[in-house]
Amino acid sequence: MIYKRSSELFAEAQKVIPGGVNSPVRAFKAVGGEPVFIERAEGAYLYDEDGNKLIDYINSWGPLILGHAHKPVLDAVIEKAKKGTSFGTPTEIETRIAELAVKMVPNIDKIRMVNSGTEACMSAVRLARGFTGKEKIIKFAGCYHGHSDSFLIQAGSGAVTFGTPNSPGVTQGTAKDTLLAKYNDLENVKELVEANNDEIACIIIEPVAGNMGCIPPAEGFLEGLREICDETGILLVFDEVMTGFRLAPGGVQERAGVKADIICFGKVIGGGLPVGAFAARNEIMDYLAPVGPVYQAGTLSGNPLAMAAGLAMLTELDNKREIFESIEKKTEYLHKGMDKVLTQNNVDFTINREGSMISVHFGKEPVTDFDSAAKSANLGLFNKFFHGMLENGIYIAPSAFETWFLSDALSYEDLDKTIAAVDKVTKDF
Ligand code: HOZ
Repeated sequence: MIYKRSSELFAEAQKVIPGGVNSPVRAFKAVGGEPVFIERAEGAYLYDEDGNKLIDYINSWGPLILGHAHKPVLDAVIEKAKKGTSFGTPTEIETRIAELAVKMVPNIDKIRMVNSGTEACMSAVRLARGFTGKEKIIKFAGCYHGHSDSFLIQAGSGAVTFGTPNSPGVTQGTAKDTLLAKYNDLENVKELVEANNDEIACIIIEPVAGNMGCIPPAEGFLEGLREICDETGILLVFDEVMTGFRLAPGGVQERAGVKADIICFGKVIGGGLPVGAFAARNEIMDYLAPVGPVYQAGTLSGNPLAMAAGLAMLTELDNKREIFESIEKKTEYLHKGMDKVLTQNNVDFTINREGSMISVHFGKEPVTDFDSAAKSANLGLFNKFFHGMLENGIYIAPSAFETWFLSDALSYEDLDKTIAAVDKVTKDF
């Protein structure tokens, strides 16, 4: 493939944007080479600036469940834009999308819109602290909840990709209030809770982790966290930025049958536009300003264009629930196909999957937490795999610590092409 135009654009970008990108993983530093600049996208495909067509397994890091430039979403945004782009006042559509979210997601009475998953998680933790009057939080190594200070302690994803799991700029004071637990290890959580008796506001978790590859929760793990929280008055916060409205209409809460106290959303709820949200039962949400004392605000929160995209997306997911089954079947097909060719090619691998999220790890051992994800990351092999796939027209995330997200726009022919590419690329591994 030719990437001449992408290369020129990257050179220009680096002069005026740090590293040439507005989010680090996009720079391809983890996999080497230069990023591909995308010109447009439609359905299951990205079209780059050099005219290459790529089958997309990132889908804007999760939200584009129905594929790129999905017509009902586009039409809704275009119609809305004709009426103005931002007012900083209440609008009817904010209530309509909130009503739909409250209907689809178990266990929430109210929802507050923000602009990103980072903002949602940051605000959820402030609310948890305000509500409980406690300061410490427990997060899990390898879980990424956006880039606000409290969370940049052993964050997965981009942070670990660049070898800076604890970012400079985060003060000691902030770091000391973030307690770090091991994913899928209930005993470890219990020890932390006991050692910090009565000081913990919340446990925040990606209930299916997606930022150290895809790591599903072990049986009983989420239930165990719920029990700990019930016994201690700690709030359980599910970061469903990647999983909400993707793994089931009601996200992991519905899929696993475990209720959280506060749920964070992002990406999907905006249909691919910049939206995040957090939601809970009345008692908790009424702690927020202007009703309660916990402050949180934003001019672009509930922006009409973003709400129009989100409402169109959620409406379609709500009305056509067969989409969830369809996309999961496609992911299972891909899983089985990759499993077969990787086995035939004698590659050491582990594939993790939950619903329409999947990741390939180049090691034999099970990947169940951050340590095992790091051990099996095999960066040399992953980089070879990544570039081989790209050369064959398949765009996966440029980091061994990210998850692949499927869209329902993918055809079985696309999946077969992907499996054939995996076969070709790993033949000489
Ligand atoms: N590490 C982020 C997703 N888990 C990357 C987001 C982006 O670059 O857009």
